[in-house]
Amino acid sequence: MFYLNQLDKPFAAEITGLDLGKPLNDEIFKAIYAAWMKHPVLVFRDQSFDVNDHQAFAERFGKLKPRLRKNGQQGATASDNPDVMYVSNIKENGVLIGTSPNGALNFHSDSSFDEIPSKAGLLYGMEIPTIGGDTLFVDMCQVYESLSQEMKDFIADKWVTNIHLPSLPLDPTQTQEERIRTARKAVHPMVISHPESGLPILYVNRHQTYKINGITKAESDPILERFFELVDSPKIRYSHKWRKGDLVVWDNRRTQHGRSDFDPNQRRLLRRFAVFCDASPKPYHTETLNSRPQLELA
Ligand SMILES: O=C(O)CCC(=O)C(=O)O
Ligand SMILES: [Fe+2]
Repeated sequence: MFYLNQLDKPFAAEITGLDLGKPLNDEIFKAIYAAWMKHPVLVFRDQSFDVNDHQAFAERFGKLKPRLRKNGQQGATASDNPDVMYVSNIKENGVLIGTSPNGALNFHSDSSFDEIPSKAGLLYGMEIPTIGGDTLFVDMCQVYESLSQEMKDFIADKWVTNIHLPSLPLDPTQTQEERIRTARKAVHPMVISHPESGLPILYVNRHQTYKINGITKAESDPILERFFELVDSPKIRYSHKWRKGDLVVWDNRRTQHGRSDFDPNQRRLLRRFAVFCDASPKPYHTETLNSRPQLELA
């Protein structure tokens, strides 16, 4: 059927011997999905599929989530297909053809600033710099389990406000207050339950979590920093060193990802589809279920 090889972290695995450009029967897809539940980062090697094959495979995981940026915006993907997105530093006619063009990226879970974030990300390597630009993954179930009982108790009933500040050159005519006011935002539990496995997941990230609700931003910042430092620890990450033709599929509920720095003079091009979650992330501690609070910015 295919070969599965666990990578240097058990939550990541590599699949070989499978051509995703060919029709995939339900039995094989079921086996892939079951493998993905065990290893929430799956790397499919040596794929040479086009955008339609890529999209068709993404649709097996659920309904596609359209890209954020509209045509004409800086970093938007110039395509009539609203679902495809490029991650790239390449410019055509002086305009970036994709998003997240430069340097390192902080750990995040895609679209955690939306009420219904994405369930899966499917990123395909097309042009790869010779050094750096690795995508870094962390298992947030593992991070949750590593917390002291005291920390687990503290976050059990907490919610956070997440906001989207893009990893693009910011509009210099806007103040930071305006950027925050107009950004996309959502409130989510600090500990969510994986919709399929029921496992607890620490759901805060350095890139998008603005504050813990119910306390001041000044009180929240140092507490969040403690969690972010755990996620940043190089020991727990799987660093994906891209090869052209890799497709990486991550469970965006259970994992976070970031990126290491790379030479801005080298071209980097990846194509991505994202798949919607079925619903808003649910708290792991269900006693807080009926009390989804308001956004908080101060
Ligand atoms: O450029 C990368 O390696 C990751 C980009 C990213 O965060 C994404 O595609 O969601
Ligand atoms: Fe991302």
